[in-house]
Parts: sequence; structure tokens; C-alpha cells
Amino acid sequence: MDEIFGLIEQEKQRQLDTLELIPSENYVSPAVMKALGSELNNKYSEGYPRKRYYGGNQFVDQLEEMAIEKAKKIFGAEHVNVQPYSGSPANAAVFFALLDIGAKFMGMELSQGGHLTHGSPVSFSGKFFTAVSYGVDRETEMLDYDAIRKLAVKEKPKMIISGFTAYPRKIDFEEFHKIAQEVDAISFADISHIAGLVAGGVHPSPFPFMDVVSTTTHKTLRGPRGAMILCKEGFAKAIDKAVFPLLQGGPHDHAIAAKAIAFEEALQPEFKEYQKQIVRNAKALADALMNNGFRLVSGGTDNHLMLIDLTKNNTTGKEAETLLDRAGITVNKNTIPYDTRKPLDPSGIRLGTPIVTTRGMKEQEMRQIAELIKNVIIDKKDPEKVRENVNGLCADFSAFAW
Ligand code: DSN
Repeated sequence: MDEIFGLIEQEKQRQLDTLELIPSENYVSPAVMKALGSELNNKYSEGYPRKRYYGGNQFVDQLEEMAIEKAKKIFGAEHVNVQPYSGSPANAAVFFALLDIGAKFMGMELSQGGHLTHGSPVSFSGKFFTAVSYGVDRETEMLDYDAIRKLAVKEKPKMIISGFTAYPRKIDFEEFHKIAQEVDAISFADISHIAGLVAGGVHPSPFPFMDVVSTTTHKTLRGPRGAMILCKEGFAKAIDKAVFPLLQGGPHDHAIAAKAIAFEEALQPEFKEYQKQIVRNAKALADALMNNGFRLVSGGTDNHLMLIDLTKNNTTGKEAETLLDRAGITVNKNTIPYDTRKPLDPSGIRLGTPIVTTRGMKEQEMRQIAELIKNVIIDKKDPEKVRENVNGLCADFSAFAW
């Protein structure tokens, strides 16, 4: 056991000593951690509150109801299911609840910023359903709503997915919903990346427009690993049945309690300020990177993430990820729109500010981070030397300051 706890300790130290810039990650509060490590881990509760297949759920019922009510309050949703284990199972539940096998749907192409579950041929979404993919405009690298509308009119999908994993700009959910209505499709937004921004009022909400919304709870929302589905009342029964019993068994009650805590945190005024700072930090980091000679996809960011196109820097996403890792800066290699390289060694890297903002860093530190990235990628400085500066910067910040 010592060996296992030793490795956990080393990971904890790594998270403290390095700059974690992966935009889909976050560091949760001690309260969320406490719920995750609680006795709720020991319980079985198949079913829904007050309709369980196991005894002894009097406290679990209350916790799940609290999580649902808080999520409704944050997002203004009519119905919420907090049981999905994670984002992919949540999206699977939406598909199996609302579409017939083989039905046609539209989603963003994975290599342009979509998600595996939005139609990739290697996921259930591409295997059991008929995916039609849209992308971003080649020139602006942003969504072209007219092109998406034309494709929808031509293809007549039964569902249109919006919400992305590597799109640095705002999403017009109202427009997506209008397009879906025009072709009689269900509008579905996967807001996993931006749920915290929506909760904090710094990104337009998919509500009241979207028919169905899914989100993970561990990204900008800063809760436990997990997900939830929010929808209009008319879809509630089908969604609940798809989560349990179609796709899942017993809910993870410890994660549901941790979701309730994260939602309570998201209702506090400090959370709004945290989300504002995430966006301010992303803008500051993006501007500083561009001033330091990097090209950003779409020329900047409106949200928590950005994509660097390394084509002109004579390096690849894979090489940059490895070099930055050695310098204690964690990013992930990522395709850029219309990438000519392969996903395992693409032309870009993806960066985001949720964690460094959780740690209390502000615009000044973002400029330092941009300089450190330049030191590694453009100046070709020894990453081990740069790491000393990274460790020095991190030493001034705790894991969780907000
Ligand atoms: N893995 C997530 C991300 O990094 O964006 C999406 O599921």
C-alpha cells in the first residue's frame, strides 16, 4: 500500500510544482475532495430518489435531491439527472434516449474541436448512429452559422449537437436552436468545457433554448469527475430511463454528494469572480503568446482555452507537449482546424486557464507563463533550466486559492 500512497503523494506534489494548463482539468476544493472520500462510496442506490431498488437510502435520497435542485438553480433547467458517471456515458444516454439506432445527427468534426461522442467513427455515436459533421470556416477558424444551417437543411438530421472541446470562441446557442427548429431536429448542447463559465455568467447560456444539455462536472465547473444531463420536461422520462437502467447501474453516491457541494460553491459570488478571472487570464495569456510570436487559431480566445498553431515554429504538437512537460508546463497536443498532420502528432497544442486561476494566478503570471513557453518552444532553452523558473512561480501559489 505504501507504494500506492507514495505515487499519489508524488502526483499531488507534481500538481503543486507544475503549471497545469490542460483546459479540461481543474483542482477541486477540499470540501469536494472530502465528499468524494466519504462513506457514500460504500452505498448502492439503483433507481432514483424515493424509488430505489435498495434499502437504506434515506440520506442518499436527500443528497441526490439537493444536487438536482442546486443544478436547476444554477442553470435554470426544468429537469436534471445527476447520475451520469462521466461525459461520454451522459452523451450516450442522450443518444439512446432520443434517437432511433441509425438516425442521422449533426456534430462538430473531432479534428476541428468536436468530441469523440459527437460523431467520431470510433465511438458509439459514429458506430450506432449516422453522423454528419460540420467544421469551422477555413479563413476565420470560427463557426459559420449559415454553412451549418445549409448543411442541416440538406441533411435533415434528427439532432444537432453544439458545444466543443477545442473551440476558443463564444457559441451562439440560440442560433443553434433556431437551426434545429427549422429542420425539426432536437437541439443538444454539450457544455462540458464551458459549464463553469455559463454558471458564472461569462458565456451565454444554452438555456432556455436547448432541448437537452449535457456537461461533465469536473472542468470549469470545478466539481468531481462525473456528469449530468439537463433538459426540458418533455425529454425527462426518456433521459432518466436511458441513464438507468439502460446504460448504468448504481449511481456513484459519493460523486453525487460532491456534485452537490460543487454546485453550492458555484452559487457563491466568489465563483462568478473566479470565472471572470479565468476569462481575463485566458485573454492575457493569449495576447502575451501572440506578442511572443505564436499564432493562435482564430486569433485569440473568448473563453478559457486557446489553440497554438505551431506550424511556423518548426515543431509539432507532440514535440512541444514533451518539451513543455520537461519544463513542468502541462499542455496537450491537439489538432488545429484543417490540420494536415495526424491526431497523435498534430500541429497544435491546447492550453487553458482554469487551474492556474484556481491557484490564484492573475494576468501578470499569465505574461510570465507565455514567456516561459516561448523560452522552451521558440528560444529552444534547456527545458530543465526553464523548469526551475516554473517551480519558482508555482511555489508562490497554493493548490486551491479561490
Ligand atoms: N477529455 C476532454 C477534453 O480534454 O476536452 C473531453 O472529454
